[in-house]
Amino acid sequence: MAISEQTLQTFPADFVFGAATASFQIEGATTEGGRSASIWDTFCGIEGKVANKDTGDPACDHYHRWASDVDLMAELGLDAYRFSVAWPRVIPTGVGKVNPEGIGFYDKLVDRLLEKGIRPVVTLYHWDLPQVLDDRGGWLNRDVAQWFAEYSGAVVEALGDRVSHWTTLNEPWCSSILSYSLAHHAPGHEDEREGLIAAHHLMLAHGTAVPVIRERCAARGTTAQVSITLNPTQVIGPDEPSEADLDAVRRADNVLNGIFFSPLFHGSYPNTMLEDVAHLGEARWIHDGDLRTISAPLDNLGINNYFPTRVRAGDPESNPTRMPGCEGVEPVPAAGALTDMGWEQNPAAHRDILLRSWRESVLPVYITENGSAWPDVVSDDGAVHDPDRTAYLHSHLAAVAEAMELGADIRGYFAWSLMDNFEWAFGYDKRFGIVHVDYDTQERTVKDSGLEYARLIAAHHARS
Ligand code: IFM
Repeated sequence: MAISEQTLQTFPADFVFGAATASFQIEGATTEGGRSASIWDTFCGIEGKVANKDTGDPACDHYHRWASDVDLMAELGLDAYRFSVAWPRVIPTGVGKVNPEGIGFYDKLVDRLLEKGIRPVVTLYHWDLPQVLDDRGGWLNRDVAQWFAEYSGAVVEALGDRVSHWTTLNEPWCSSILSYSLAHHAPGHEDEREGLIAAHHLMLAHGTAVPVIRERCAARGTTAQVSITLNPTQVIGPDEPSEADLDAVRRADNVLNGIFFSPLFHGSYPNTMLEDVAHLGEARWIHDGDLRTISAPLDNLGINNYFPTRVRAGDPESNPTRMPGCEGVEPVPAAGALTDMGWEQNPAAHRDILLRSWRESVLPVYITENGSAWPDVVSDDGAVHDPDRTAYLHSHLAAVAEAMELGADIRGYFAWSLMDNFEWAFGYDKRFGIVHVDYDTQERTVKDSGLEYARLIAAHHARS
């Protein structure tokens, strides 16, 4: 259903419409400019981990095409561009000396964005940990908090005179539970307890970096807007739930959402979650004072949301989800017409998780990612007709408007993604872009959904 003119009026004049990408997914050039290997370069080399044995090369060759890619963003009328910095480009040794060529790449990018009137929104970590740091334990080594803070300081030192919007981590759930408990992402471990340790160290790294970002920005004459991007998901149980179903919803919600909302915004872990994971051993990785560090005040919250999660009660002795503390939780198949990822399209759940995120954090919320994958092709007429993505965009923007009408303080929306890119374990098979990328020629074609997004943005600007 198309978003109505009246609904569009819900977005205030200063509402930010942007698009997002991430370094490993678009840059390519994985061995150029002094970049060292990341855990994803290693993971791509492990048989069976990434579809078609795809790698981070050439991706969208953005490392060489950044200037024309920014021109494309300007043509779309984007207010802001969310991108991530590759730690192995900036500090190839993980800690220590900054690589001038690596940081220089982002320096040029920021200048070009500002020239075009596009606000840079920088994510410091979107999953490409330097392999040299994984060799030292990666997110399982408590020292990673310091390593991350130092790296963050170096990036902010270089760009903080022009960039004020900083995000520490993208989706720490994926860098912890999905990567260390479920083995779907790099470094591909399969250990319930490790997922919890990694999650805690990610939070600690975030909280340690927050004051560093503020100080370095202040030293460069800007006031930092610091945030973190989470990927909470609305957990949906059966319509008429039993006690056991409610318990399954609670357990899943704890490990999907509460695990980050609570330490960040309430200074504690959900009590029931600690009980649910007690059989994994004492949580010795949580030290006195950690939760104070983790709950450092933020300026806004980034939310990436695509789909809800359905569960019901199962055998209390088994844990088919393999997520820590989810004994007795049975996954339920997604409902309705699914996207090419097999993900449910549920704008009401999007609205509800936005409301919850705002209530938990009491912070202005930015939707830092939302979008859908479809098997797009360039048609004979040279266009990419993607009505499903346009419908998803409309229905989810309408859900954002509803959340705002219900009181949520939402300040912006970033489409995922600016262009088709490396979709992690799915390689180049899944296309999320509002711009199509031909990986043989690197030709970009704005899809119909991209043209529609540009039209909506232009209409919004004309009204404002
Ligand atoms: O491509 C990813 C992105 O890197 C993080 N959020 C979800 C997207 C789609 O899976």
